[in-house]
Amino acid sequence: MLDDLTRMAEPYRIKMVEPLKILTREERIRKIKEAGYNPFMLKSEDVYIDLLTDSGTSAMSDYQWAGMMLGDEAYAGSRNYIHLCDVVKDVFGYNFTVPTHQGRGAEKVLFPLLIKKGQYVLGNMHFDTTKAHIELAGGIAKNFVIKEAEDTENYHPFKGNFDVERMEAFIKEVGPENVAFILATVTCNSAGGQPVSMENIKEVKRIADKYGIKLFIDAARFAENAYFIKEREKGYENKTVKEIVREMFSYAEGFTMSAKKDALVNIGGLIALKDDEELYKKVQQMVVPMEGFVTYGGLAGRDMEAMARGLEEVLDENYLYWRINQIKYLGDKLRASGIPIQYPTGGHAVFIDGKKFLPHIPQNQYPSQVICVELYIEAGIRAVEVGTLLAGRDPITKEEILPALDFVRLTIPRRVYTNSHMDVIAEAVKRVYSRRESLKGLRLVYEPPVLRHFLARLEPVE
Ligand code: PM9
Repeated sequence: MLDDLTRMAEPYRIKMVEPLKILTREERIRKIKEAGYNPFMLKSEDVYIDLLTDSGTSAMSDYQWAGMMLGDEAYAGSRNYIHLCDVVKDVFGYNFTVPTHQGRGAEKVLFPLLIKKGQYVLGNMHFDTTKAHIELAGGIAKNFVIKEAEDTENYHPFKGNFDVERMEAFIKEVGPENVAFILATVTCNSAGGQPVSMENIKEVKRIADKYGIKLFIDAARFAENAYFIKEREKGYENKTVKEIVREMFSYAEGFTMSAKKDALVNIGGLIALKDDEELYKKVQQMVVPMEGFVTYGGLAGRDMEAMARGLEEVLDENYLYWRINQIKYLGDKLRASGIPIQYPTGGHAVFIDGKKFLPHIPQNQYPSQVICVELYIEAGIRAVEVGTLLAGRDPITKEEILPALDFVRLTIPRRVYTNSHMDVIAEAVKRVYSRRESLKGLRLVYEPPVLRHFLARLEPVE
C-alpha cells in the first residue's frame, strides 16, 4: 500500500504519450458554431481536454496490452473467453458469463427476456440508454433515488441510494406482478456518479424478496462504488474492495455491464448471472442473432483478454484511491471558487449544477449546454450536458421534461489526465463563471426524436 507521501502522485508512470493540440480561441468559436453548439459533433482532434465521457476512454496498462497479443481469435471456445469467465467467477462469484459488444448490447439482449409489455423496471436512476432499452422492450422505467440527491449543496455519503419506502409503496400500488425487475445502478451515473451503500443494496434485496421480484445490477462502475463503501460505510473499512464487490453482487441475480468504464477497456460489455441456468440458456439463444456466438458476443478474443485483465486490475486499491481523489481534487478546487457542484463529488466526474451556475437562463434554454459551449471556447475542453437537453420530451405529452438535476458533467477518463490537467480545467471553469452574467441561452434548430442530445443542433437565443 502506498503511504501518505507516495499517495501524492499517480500510482503509474507514463510509457506512451499522445500529443494534444490546441486551437486558437477564434478557431474554437468557429468550430463549436459549425458543430451546432453540440460538443458531440466536434472532431476529437479539435479538443484539448476531452471530458465527454469516461466510457471507452481509459488508458490500458502494459499488462492489458500484453494480453492483447495473446488473443485467441477462434470463432468458438476462445481461451480468452474462458479466462474472462474465470475472472467473473472470482471477482463477482457468478457462474454464467456472456460477453457483448458494449453495455447497451447487454441491455438489448437481457431486457426483452425479463420485461412483459407494460411492466415497470424500478431503479435508483436509470442511465439514458438503459431507459431506452427498457422502453424498447415494452417496459416503463421508474426512478426511486433518495431526495437528498437533488440537493446538490449538502453532503450525503450515498446519494445513489434507493428511497426504499417510496419504492415499496409503488410496488404495493401497482402490484408486484407489474414489476419486471429492480435494477441498481452502481455508481448512480445520472445522480452524479454517486454511490449506493451496502445497507441500501441489502434493503432493496429484502424488498425484492418480499414481493418475489428479481434484483439486477447495472455494474458499469462497480469498483468505484465498492471503494466508496470502504471509505464511508461503517463495518467495511477493514475489508478489501474485492470482498466488498463479492458481497454487493451476492444480493443480485445478475448484472449488465458496460466494460468501457471500470473494466478499463476501450470496448466491451457483459451479462453475468449468478446461478439462473434457465435464464442463461435464454440469454445464449438471444445473443447469437444479436451480438455473435456465445463465447465472443461481438468482441475479438484480444478484447476479452484485455477485459479479463482490466476487471482484476481495477480492484487495485492504490489505483482506486488515486482515481477517486483525482475527481475530488477537481471538485474541491471548484467548490473553493464558489462554483456549485454535486457534493460530494462522485466517482467518475465532477457534476456542475447548471441551474445554480446560470440562474438567469431558463431551463428550457439549456443552461448546462451553454456552460459546455463556453468551456470549449474558453480552453478547448469538451464536457457533456446531463440535463434538459438529455432528458428530452415526455413520450405522451411531447412536452419538454425539466429534470430536477441539470448538470454539466466533467467526466474524467481513467489513467489519462494528470492533476496539471485538472488545474487547467478548474481555471477554465472559474473564468467562465466570472463572465456568467453575460451568457445567453440556446434553442434547438434540429431535434431527433430519440436520444436527441447526441445529434441535436442548436443556436444562441438572441
Ligand atoms: N454511459 C457515459 O458517458 C456512455 C454513453 S453516453 C456518452 O456515461 C450506465 C450506468 C452507463 C452507460 C454508458 C451504459 C451503456 C449503461 N449503464 O455505452 O453501451 O453509464 O457501453 O453502456 C456512458 P455503453
